[in-house]
Amino acid sequence: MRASRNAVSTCIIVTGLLVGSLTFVSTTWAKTHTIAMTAVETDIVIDGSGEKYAAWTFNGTVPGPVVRVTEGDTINFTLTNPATNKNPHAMDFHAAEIDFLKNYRAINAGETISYTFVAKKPGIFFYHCGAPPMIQHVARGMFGAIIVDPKNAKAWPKADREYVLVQSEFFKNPTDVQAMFDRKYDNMLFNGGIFKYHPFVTGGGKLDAKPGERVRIYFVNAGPNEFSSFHPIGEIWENVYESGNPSNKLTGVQTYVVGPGSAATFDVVVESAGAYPLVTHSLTGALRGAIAVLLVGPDAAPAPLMPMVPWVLSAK
Ligand SMILES: [Cu+2]
Repeated sequence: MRASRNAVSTCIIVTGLLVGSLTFVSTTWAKTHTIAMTAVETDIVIDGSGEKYAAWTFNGTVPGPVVRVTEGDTINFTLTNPATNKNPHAMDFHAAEIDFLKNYRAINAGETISYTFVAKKPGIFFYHCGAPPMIQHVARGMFGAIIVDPKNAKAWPKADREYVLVQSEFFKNPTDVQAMFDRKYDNMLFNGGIFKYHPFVTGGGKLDAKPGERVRIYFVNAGPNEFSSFHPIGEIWENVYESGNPSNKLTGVQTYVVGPGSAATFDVVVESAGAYPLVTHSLTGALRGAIAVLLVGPDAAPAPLMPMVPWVLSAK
């Protein structure tokens, strides 16, 4: 899953600082991003055997594309609901602070909606469809992550590797809304796959790192209902940042709860080579799919940030 950085125009924020008799002008660039997504009702692959599921998605993947901007940036967002779809859809960005009724309303098939927001607070945020019944639109896959990098990159340690993990519940029958209300989920997913990053499972992948690297996990819990109790087996979170904001820093955390619709950033520094499963320690979820194995070794390949390979590629 690659970050979206489609800056199409820019503006300058100029700050004048008066120091003694001298005036220094520091200049930072705030960007404007044009981000367009399409509601796509389509089958997706949800496990290593190639099993398919009638999902509702943003842009055809679960989760939808990672959006990445910097604190202070402006996002011009457009959602298209193609006429070929059967259902209304919507988009709710938790990184935005704008009117819900006007901007997050559901649009019918054949319609589009556009709105603008400024990403004022740094962090990792959830985005999701809010069309009724919202519990079904989220359960069927209409969610994703937006990273808002802090304007001051020195607000926290630099990460050597970054991953995005989005946890969600999977209900085998996509039309059984009652099962969703009753919390009768069948599997727990990371990034839309059952044991997607478990190398001992057919078609399963892994996360890589080298000893001593600071690995940063941008973690979102899409729900729709269950709490995640995120824990690195064999390790301790070096730091946890609530909502991914560098100001919300915790140190030496074994397990941290991320509720549905919430997110946090987790840093782990693994000293020695080996396998370190990242799990929700709510074990009914871990044992039904929410295990991502971090394999640590000196030969770990350099990776681009967030090397999220869509499940469909590894499953053939
Ligand atoms: Cu929807």
